[in-house]
Amino acid sequence: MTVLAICAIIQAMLTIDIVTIFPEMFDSPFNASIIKRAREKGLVSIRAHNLRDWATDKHKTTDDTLYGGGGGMLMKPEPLFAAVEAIRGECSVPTILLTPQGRLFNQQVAQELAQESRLLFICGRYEGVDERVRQHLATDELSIGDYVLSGGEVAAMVVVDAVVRLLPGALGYEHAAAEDSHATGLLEGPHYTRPPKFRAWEVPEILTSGHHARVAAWRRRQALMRTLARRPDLLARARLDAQDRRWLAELGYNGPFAHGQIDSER
Ligand code: JCQ
Repeated sequence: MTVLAICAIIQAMLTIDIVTIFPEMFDSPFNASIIKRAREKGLVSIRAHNLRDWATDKHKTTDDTLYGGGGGMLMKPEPLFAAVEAIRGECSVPTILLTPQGRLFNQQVAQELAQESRLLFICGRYEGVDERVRQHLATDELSIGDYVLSGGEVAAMVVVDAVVRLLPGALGYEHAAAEDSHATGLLEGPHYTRPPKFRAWEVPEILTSGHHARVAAWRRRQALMRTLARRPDLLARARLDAQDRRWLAELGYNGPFAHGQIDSER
């Protein structure tokens, strides 16, 4: 048996639980494409739970008015604590509240979450959740960006998608995740497919030349140029070798650079 086949067998499943008042929102996005295939392969199990199942009154109330006035509604603590504690059981499970006030989600956070065996997401609605949920139930608060959504559900979908595609075996092309923008620390340069000429626009000659080393150098240079033009902030943290730095210097960028090992893997 190959090493790859053995790793595939011992690969533990990631279990994701989501607490929401709209579990049906997750049906379509988690039953298509990469996530669907990862579930079918047994790489991940995803369950969206209806918070109302843990509401105790006859109207299944999950929200209430703000103390101190001012209007607006907040998620009540009791159903959220009951739901999360029931789903956790005796296990300690990273419990993530999606909120504009959380730490900013990025590829590095996705890689960290992909190492866990379980994740639990709390999706808030209305003006948010009672402060006791943040302080005594959530173990982490994540934001997917500086804007306000109508609830945490779409943010949870973003995080789950970014995490699941990192699980070994989730992508058809195994190296794809490692070569992504943000995994390399640089934006990707331009990509082309057939035809070689579409309308007036030709594919750069280097790509059809068959010179693999020159193609690799061209791609790297394009990635550096695009990153410098669009996201120069990323260059300060990217892993760059001496050649990269020479190219960037030609383009007028002379730092700052991340220190540490000069990358010899490339
Ligand atoms: C997540 N970026 C924006 C909205 C309050 C828990 O409290 C609240 C949650 C939300 C939903 O999440 C977002 C969000 N990342 O809006 C208001």
